[in-house]
Order: sequence, then structure tokens, then C-alpha cells
Amino acid sequence: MDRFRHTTMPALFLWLLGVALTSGCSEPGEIDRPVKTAHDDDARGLDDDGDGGGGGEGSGDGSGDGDGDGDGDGDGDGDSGGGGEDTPEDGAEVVAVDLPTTLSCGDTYTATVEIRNTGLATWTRADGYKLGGVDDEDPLYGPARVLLPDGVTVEPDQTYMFELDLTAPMTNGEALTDWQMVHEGVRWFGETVSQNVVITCSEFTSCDPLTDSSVHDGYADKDIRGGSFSAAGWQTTDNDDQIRLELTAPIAGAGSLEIDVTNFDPDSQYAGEKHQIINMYTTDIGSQDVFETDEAWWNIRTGTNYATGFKFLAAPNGGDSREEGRFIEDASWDPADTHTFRVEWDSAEIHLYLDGAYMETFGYAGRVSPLQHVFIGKDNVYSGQVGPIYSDLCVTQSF
Ligand SMILES: [Ca+2]
Repeated sequence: MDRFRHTTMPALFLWLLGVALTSGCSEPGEIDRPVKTAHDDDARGLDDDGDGGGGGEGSGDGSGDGDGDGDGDGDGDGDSGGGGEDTPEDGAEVVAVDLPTTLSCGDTYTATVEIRNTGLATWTRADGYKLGGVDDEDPLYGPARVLLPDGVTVEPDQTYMFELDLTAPMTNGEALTDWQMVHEGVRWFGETVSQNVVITCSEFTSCDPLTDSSVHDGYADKDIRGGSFSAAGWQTTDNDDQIRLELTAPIAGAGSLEIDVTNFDPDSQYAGEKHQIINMYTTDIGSQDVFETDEAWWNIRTGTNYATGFKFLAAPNGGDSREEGRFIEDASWDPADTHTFRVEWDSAEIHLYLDGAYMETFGYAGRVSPLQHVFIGKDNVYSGQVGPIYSDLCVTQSF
């Protein structure tokens, strides 16, 4: 849950300390920055008419072409101005800002930017007035456009407070979020507000007791194929049964997976030479199709080939990179016992533990693809083992 906690900073200090206001004062700057929208190409020629907005009414109408593509209307305003007025058609000044200076990985912060309309035109959604991400991108806000609600009009000298949910990526670093008013397809205008946001990631663990079908924090998807849930966990009842969990964020760096297994009985449950019962992969393919790719994975494999033991396999980068080893082939597994499998990895090595005891280390360097998909019961290479009950899955991402 930690990763969902907001890191907040007082709005006022952001305004005083961190927020850089740039661009013109008396004459809101017209920045000849391409506006990459469907309306862009047709309207670019209008950039010239900024000072020409002498006739208030006429130019107001002209702005309507932010919706459409006819730039003929707009050009009509172009050189006809010169009414002695300095007030531009489109003008804006920043009144108040609440942008975060720090965010934790994955956190969302509802930021606000309040803008005053210092131009002659009235802002509406239909006329294409928006708060725009400078350079048509924002690392914390995908669309790079914040729209006015339908029906809202911002008359000259009125202010409007835009709200935008900024979400930090799942990597350490810094992100520049910067915003300016845009008359879509016509021009960018007014003051720019910008803030460099420091993003810090701390270790977090995403757990699923595997007692029902719900998707838990930290997971984006839970694909259940067969088996049965109970308070004890999820049990395979057929050798096709599988749960595939997709982590919300791929684990590019260090991490671990831990899971409990009960009712594990090699003597009665092995139905084939090989079953891969606990696995992680980069993608949801989970089969040998990934051997020729740069995928990373690891497997816990059981089956008649391994007597009462199991095999551990780990590949940092495609099939040729895998290492594997056999373990405890003389084990006696009391089905009433609960066994804990734990796999830990970092950028150099991957380690296996069983019931808290260290078992093995393989090299895991050269991994270019992150681990994101967990397969329980079986992957898509071999059939599953019928009978084990899996519970208390926890995946930890470190940074
Ligand atoms: Ca930007």
C-alpha cells in the first residue's frame, strides 16, 4: 500500500520556490511550437495574426476554427488589426499553481493550475482552448492536454482552475512537467508553468493470498483457468489449470517471489516427466516460443524425471542463457506440510530458497527484459501437476 500514499508538498511553497514562470508579461508570448493534433496542419498559418485582433467580435468568431480545419476564416483577421490595442486575442497569466516537487513511484497527485484569461477571446472547449503539455508531451500526464469541461466559458479577465492527475512512473529519476495554454491548432499563448518532480522508488511488496479471484494491489491482471479457490488457497484439479498474474509494473531490477505450497505429493501427483509449477516470465507467452527472444524467466519444475525433488531453471536472456539444477531428489514430502519456495534476483544473480534454507545461486546478468508475469500451476511449456494448493504469493520489487 505504501506506493499509493501521496507525497504532498504545500502548494504555496511550490509556487514560491519551485515553479518557474517564463514567457512574456505584458504581451503573452506566442510560441511558434508545432501543435501536433488533427487540426494542426491547417491552422498553423494563423500564428501571424496574434496582434491583429483589433476587431473583438470578428476575431472571436475566427477562433472557432480551432474545431474544424478551415483556416480561411482565421486568415481574414490576420492583418486587419492594428486597432492600437495591445490586448491580444489569446492571452493568459498563471494565477496559482499546485504541482508536486516529489512523488513516490506509481503515486498519483491531483495538481491544479489556475489561469487568468488576459486575452480578448472567450475560452470554451468547443473553441479548442486547453491547458497543454509543453512540447506536446508530459512524463506524468499521458494526453498532454487538459480540457475545459463542456459548457464552461472563461470570459476575458476570468480565471479557471485546471485539475490534472499526475502519476509518477515506476522508476527512480526526475521528470519535468510543464504547461501552457494552447488554442488548439492556432497557437500556444501566455505564461508557462514548469516543475521538476523528483521520483523516488522504495521497495514494495504485492501479495495475493490466492484464495479468490480478486485482483490485488500491485497486479494489473489475474487470468484464472480452472482450479478451485478455498480459504487454504488455489488448488489445481486438472493438469491444464493455471493462474497467470500480471504485475502492474515490470520488475526491471531486483526482486523476489515467495509462495506457499501445501498438499504436495510427488508420489501420487506426478503425471508426466515434467511439470513447471511456479514460474516468472517477461511476457504472458510462457512457452518455448520465447527461447529465441531476449526474454527472462525462471521455473520450478517437478515431474517423474526429478524423483521426489524438483528442478530450478533460470534464464536472464533467451533460451541459450539458462542455467538449471536438480534439488532434493530424495525428499519425503508430507502433503500436510506447507513448503515455501522463494526466488530472489538482482542484476547479477538469482537465488533459490526452500523453507528458508538456501539452495542455489545461478548467474542472472545480462537481463534486458523485465519480469512481469507469474504462472502458477503450470506455464505453457508442460502440463501441470494436479493436487498442490498454492497460497500467500508475494512479489517484491526493489530498486
Ligand atoms: Ca512537456
